[in-house]
Amino acid sequence: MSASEIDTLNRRFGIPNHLHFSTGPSEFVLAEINNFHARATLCLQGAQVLTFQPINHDPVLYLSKAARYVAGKSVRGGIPVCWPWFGPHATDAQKPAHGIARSSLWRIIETSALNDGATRVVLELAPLPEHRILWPHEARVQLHVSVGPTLMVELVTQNESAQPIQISEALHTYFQVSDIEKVSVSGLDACKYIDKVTGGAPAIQQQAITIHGETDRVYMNTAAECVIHDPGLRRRIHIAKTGSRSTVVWNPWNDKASKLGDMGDDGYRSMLCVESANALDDSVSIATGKEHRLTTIISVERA
Ligand code: TA6
Repeated sequence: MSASEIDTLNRRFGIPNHLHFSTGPSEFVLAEINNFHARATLCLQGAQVLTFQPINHDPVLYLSKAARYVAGKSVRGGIPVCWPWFGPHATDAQKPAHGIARSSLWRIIETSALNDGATRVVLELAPLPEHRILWPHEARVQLHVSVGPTLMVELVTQNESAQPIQISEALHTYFQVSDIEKVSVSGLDACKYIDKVTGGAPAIQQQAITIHGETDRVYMNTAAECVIHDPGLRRRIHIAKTGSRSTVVWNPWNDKASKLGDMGDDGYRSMLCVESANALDDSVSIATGKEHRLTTIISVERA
């Protein structure tokens, strides 16, 4: 985007003491939010929240030090938007993993400074011909982001087709942790999960989740709030959600992380994904003319 286009964005959607647009690495267009409560950065590609840091707290989201900013590829960290499918495409392995949204350009629809001092940004996926080839349905998808002491991210799908549509989706949130082997996640005790590390075997979670190796689990049929307990950073991160029946917990561990190529040598030790999703059997059917909202609400407290 040219400097004059950035100027136009700032004229139309910039908000003094709240929101400013700029170009980041590889000319990625960034929305930089800096208000009374918190700082955050989003990039227009993928409508991806990259950073979130409430005042007087450490960064809440993980953003890889080896992240690559490549057009058409999501950045490693923050909150990639997986839509209109989660994971590999159900029938065509040639189609991009996690759908089309996270690698496509979104446009700003609305920005506002809220009465409580938070900053709100609404983005919409800009439709492209190749999207219809990959997913031949009429749907409008927006991301509503509110940055305050709490980060609220809402993925809104409107079915504009004449028939029901089926989607799976995730707000694929990467959290910053002090050390992956020193944290635990509560909230999913006794919940059934599909273990992708053991080839999709079902299991039941016993007590809090701890991570001591590659972990890739889809917890099913749960609306539970999760908490990441991080004694190393003396904090608890709360991940509440609405419109979501799945929670995905992922850490690639060292071998998988090194194969990703954008997580560095030990980046996996500082991250944990806890994703508010609708995946596998929890995929969502949206009637014609109706909408579905998947929301994740992230807050942090000192422990
Ligand atoms: O959410 C976990 C997961 O589905 C893992 O299986 C792994 O593929 C991860 O997403 C990251 O996927 P990506 O395509 O971003 O490398």
